[in-house]
Amino acid sequence: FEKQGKRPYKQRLLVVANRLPVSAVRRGEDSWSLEISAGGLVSALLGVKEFEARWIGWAGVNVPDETGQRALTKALAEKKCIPVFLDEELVHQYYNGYCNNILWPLFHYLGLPQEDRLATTRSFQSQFDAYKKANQMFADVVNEHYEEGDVVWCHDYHLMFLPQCLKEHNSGMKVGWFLHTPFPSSEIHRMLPSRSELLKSVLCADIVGFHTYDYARHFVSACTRILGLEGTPEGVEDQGKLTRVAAFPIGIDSDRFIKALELQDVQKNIKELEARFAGRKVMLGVDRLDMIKGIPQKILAFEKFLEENSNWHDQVVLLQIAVPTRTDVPEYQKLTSQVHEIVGRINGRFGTLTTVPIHHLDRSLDFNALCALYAVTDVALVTSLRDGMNLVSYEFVACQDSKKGVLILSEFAGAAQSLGAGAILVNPWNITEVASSIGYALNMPADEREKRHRHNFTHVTTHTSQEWAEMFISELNDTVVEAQLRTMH
Ligand code: ADQ
Repeated sequence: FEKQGKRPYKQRLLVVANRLPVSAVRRGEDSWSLEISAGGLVSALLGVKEFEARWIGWAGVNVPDETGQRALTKALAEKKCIPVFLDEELVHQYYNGYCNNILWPLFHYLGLPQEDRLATTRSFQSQFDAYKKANQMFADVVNEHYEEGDVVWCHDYHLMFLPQCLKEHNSGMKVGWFLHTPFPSSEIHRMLPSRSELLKSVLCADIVGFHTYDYARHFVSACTRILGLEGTPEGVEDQGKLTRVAAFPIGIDSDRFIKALELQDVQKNIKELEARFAGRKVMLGVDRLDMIKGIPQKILAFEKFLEENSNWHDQVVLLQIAVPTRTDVPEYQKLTSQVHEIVGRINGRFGTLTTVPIHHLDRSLDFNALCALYAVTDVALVTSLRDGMNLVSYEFVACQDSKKGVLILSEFAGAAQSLGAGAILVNPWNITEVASSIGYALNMPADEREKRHRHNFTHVTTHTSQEWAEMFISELNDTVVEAQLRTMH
């Protein structure tokens, strides 16, 4: 396909992800209001004009009655979205349980739950059963809407069982699966009681994609060590059948950020922020409030920097914007309290009657406000303990073409592999190293900042989300054609 240039028709793309890209709010028995929730994946796929995309996923609300389900399905159809209805108990076991309590921490090297082992083992099995059941429900909706020639693109750790469910029903379906988190070392994946079942299911896809080459390599070694299969430079082979495994690093819609900076509203906001923090260097952290983002470690490193550099006390401010997520999970509630406690202590210690060194906000910012903040920042701090890629680092770079600020970036974020040459890479666990990197970044001469920024800006503006999606789908199409040719010979 690629070699012949553009297709004469638009190929249909079924994007299957746990959540639909819209939030639904019920207004009456049969009326709903919908709002597009723009995230990395949404903007990546909105920009892909070559395909006619439909979304399949959970709408994030419990809709027990048929009237409500019918009305929501109709409203979503206008946004090219198709809902999967999951009941509350299933969401609890599948989403809160297996996805967020087991796979998420394990894939980020935080281990398996440590509570009472017997209870964990018992609940582990029921959560895994719920996971499989939910994945089958996603598959049923895909099967219902699938038309021959469609491409089915499954996303993330929530849907590792989906490729198998789909291929069992229709072995000719073109199925790709992409993981947005890291895939851990096979030594970590081995701990998972359902390790083999998940690997075997993912291998049913025609192509399996990761953000980095390292994650792809970890996946292939898990398949060779745990399943005894053969790893090849193209992927994993099982009795003559090849599953292609490759790295497809995601990007952002950089133009959207660059253009936003010209908006009047954003310019006004930039001026206000500059006036508000005049005479001080601005450091910024933007994260979902999650264990993997290393927020306490980041703030402790900033405290150490202040401790060791009294000359900076009234000349620097850290703005930490943390969107709360998974607020019903006790570990996340504990993390929120821990962050508040540390911020309070540091502000008490280094603040004055008129200024505090840390402004911590527990909320999300709208797109324009976020762009303005990125633009006025001197040093961005991305100190994830592990992160599949980390789009905040890309967004910051896209908004920095006039200021040329410095990015301090965790070596455990996938982005370290693409922005490593321009950023200051740190081990987020080493608070002393992060503190001294803060000092280095704040004092960095303009020519070094320019050189580092240029490297990152070029990368961010040439490796966009649109390109990421097009590469994945085109490789999926090619892989299927090559497999057909192999079976013909
Ligand atoms: P996330 O863990 O959500 O994504 P990230 O890639 O940084 O992490 O994306 C977060 C998105 O949310 C960014 O677009 C950012 O602007 C936005 N955001 C974060 N905090 C915000 C705030 N306070 N206000 C407004 N917006 C905020 C997962 C993986 C990542 C991977 C992506 C995409 O964990 O590693 O990069 O998917 O594959």
